[in-house]
Amino acid sequence: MAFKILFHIIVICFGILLTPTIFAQDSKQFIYQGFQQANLHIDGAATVQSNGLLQLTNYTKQLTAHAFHPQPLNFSSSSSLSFSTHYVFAMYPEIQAISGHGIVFVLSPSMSFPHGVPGKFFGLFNSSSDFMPSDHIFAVELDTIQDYEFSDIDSNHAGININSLISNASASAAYYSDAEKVIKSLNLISAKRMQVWIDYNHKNMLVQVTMAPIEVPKPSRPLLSLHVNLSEVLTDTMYVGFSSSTGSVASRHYLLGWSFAHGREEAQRLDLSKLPTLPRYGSRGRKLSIGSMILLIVISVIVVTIGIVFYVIRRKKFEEVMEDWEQEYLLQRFSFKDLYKATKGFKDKELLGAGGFGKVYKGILSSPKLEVAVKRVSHGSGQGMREFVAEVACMGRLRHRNLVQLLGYCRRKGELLLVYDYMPNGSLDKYLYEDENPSLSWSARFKIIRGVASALVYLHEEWEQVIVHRDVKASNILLDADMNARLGDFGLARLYDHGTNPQTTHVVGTVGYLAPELTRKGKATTSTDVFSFGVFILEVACGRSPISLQGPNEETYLIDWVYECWKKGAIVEASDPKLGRNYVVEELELVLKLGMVCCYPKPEGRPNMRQVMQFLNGDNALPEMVPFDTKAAHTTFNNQTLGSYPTSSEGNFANVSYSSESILHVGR
Ligand SMILES: *[C@@H]1O[C@H](CO)[C@@H](O)[C@H](O)[C@H]1NC(C)=O
Ligand SMILES: *[C@@H]1O[C@H](CO)[C@@H](O)[C@H](O)[C@H]1NC(C)=O
Ligand SMILES: *[C@@H]1O[C@H](CO)[C@@H](O)[C@H](O)[C@H]1NC(C)=O
Ligand SMILES: *[C@@H]1O[C@H](CO)[C@@H](O)[C@H](O)[C@H]1NC(C)=O
Ligand SMILES: *[C@H]1O[C@@H](CO)[C@H](O)[C@@H](O)[C@@H]1NC(C)=O
Repeated sequence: MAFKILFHIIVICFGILLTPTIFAQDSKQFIYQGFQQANLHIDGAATVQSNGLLQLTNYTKQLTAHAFHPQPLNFSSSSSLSFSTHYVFAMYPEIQAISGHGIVFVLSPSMSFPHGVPGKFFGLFNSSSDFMPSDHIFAVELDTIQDYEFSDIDSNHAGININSLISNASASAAYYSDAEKVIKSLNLISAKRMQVWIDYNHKNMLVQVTMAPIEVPKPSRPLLSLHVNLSEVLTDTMYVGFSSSTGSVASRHYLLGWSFAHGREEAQRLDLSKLPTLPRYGSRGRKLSIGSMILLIVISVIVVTIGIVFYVIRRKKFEEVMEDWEQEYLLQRFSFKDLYKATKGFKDKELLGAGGFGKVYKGILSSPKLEVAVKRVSHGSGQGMREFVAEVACMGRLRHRNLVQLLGYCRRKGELLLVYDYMPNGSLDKYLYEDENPSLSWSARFKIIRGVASALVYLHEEWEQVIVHRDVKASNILLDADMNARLGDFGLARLYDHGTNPQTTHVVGTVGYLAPELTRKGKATTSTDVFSFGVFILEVACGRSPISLQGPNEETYLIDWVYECWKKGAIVEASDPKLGRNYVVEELELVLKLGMVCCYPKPEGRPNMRQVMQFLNGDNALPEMVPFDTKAAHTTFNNQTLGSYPTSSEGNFANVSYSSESILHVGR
């Protein structure tokens, strides 16, 4: 029992193994689903590939190829003249639109064609053997070249040929769609699999050729029909097979499967699922001519060159300078590319302002999403860069609610980019002088003054090192969303120094805010900051710039103007007319007097920022003072005598001056 089952299994397995390539079981019919075991008689360019695909021709020009069923067929009795065949082919043209030459199904008394010429002769005939009834050749051609010599109808046709290349019947490749009841054309060189059926019924003396795409079953209507008495053509023994050729244009011609029946029976249907697969059709594997190869190389060289140039330009565009020592500083470094993107390529539209040190752009960083102000500062040689980065790093560590926060930096050749918090309300000077902005109320101004004072106390005294701002002025005071004052641009004066000859003493700051000793000695101290702060608070209270022009060549100093009012005993008259009477008299008076005191010509006579803060907070009363001659406070080099400021030697502010150098001076 078990043996019997085993036997059945073996038989079934054998059946499965053999079905893909069943070959001639008897002389009457055969079927090849792939050609591995077909044992065909092949010559010329024809090869059977490992997967069973029969490749007749390749992309070499002027090839011939033949593949024949090796056993002859017995056509001696009239009853066996009928035959039927079914095959699947594909044509892969070398150039997509044109191809050469075609595939021919052949019945011939011989299977060798030593005189067969390639090209239009399909490897079957030559110019003298054509039209010879002695050839005894029945053929069905699939022709992709139109030869006028042979009266071809077009370059995409099927034809029935008897002993000749001139077809007895031909038609453009097409099939009848039973589903749609229309004739649909086929493109032979579409690299798609197509089916052909050829049937000869000797009783009716009718040859029929039918075509269809691979997925369509045999159409009910043939493409070609020809009445012919083949007993005059066929000899007793005939070989059946295919002939193919390439001409001056090449094509790969493939056969995937073939079934043939001799006699009255119809050829067995091919099982399309068992056919070998075709290679991918495309440029791959296509042999290039030397010309096109050179062209391809030239094109690739050009493309690569353009690519490199583009890359270099891009590299250059986003190039940064980064040195090892920079990693010591715990300040965030931004990539120039990110800043470039954030500011939309530093477009003028994003420009927030342009100051002495460079232009400031608004930017939006993508991750984290953050509004920033990017300051582009150009500087000279790399000299002093290290010190400056140290200082920038130091600035990055400063934290005070009245300082504009430095977030990070980026360094490029000859350029430094500083990234700050974005201040939505811009700089204070715009509110003081530009009519389109709303005038600031007294309380807002007082809050700003105290905020700036607080920031300066922090820089001068509360930070681990003394930092001199050097450029306190209305345009360096920025306003955040809540209209809080934020002191900006601190320490930048040093960069200016680094960029210039270190031998020369360069006065940094803004005319009108410069303490007289600064212009003489060129040395910035906390006292010179106090002087600038004094001018600044007068500016805020009076709504006037430190030096204004009244008439041609006549400069009016703000200090003089306040001094005049003070001398008259009506210092509040110096206040900004835009305030009207909406101010707290005591506060206004305090600010104006404090401003004057801070502008005292001799540094020893000025308070320090902590004292200034105490006066502003009302923790200490500002001592009564008499006005002093303000001429000496002008930023000129004249030597005018100082007024009778009572406390200059013994008094209140005697030992307030910081002569110490700030961190920002180290390295000079
Ligand atoms: C094509 O076939 C011929 C003949 O077999 C051979 O000599 C030639 O090298 C082949 N060409 C290609 C491109 O495979
Ligand atoms: C061909 O078939 C005929 C009749 O069917 C037979 O008499 C003849 O011997 C066969 N010839 C060959 C070569 O097999
Ligand atoms: C053409 O083919 C025939 C045989 O088919 C041969 O005898 C003849 O020599 C060939 N002619 C040329 C020019 O090759
Ligand atoms: C076909 O041709 C053969 C041989 O010439 C001849 O014997 C036969 O009578 C022809 N048949 C018809 C129907 O004409
Ligand atoms: C095709 O058929 C053969 C046999 O019937 C004739 O001998 C040829 O003359 C004919 N050729 C054409 C072009 O019709």
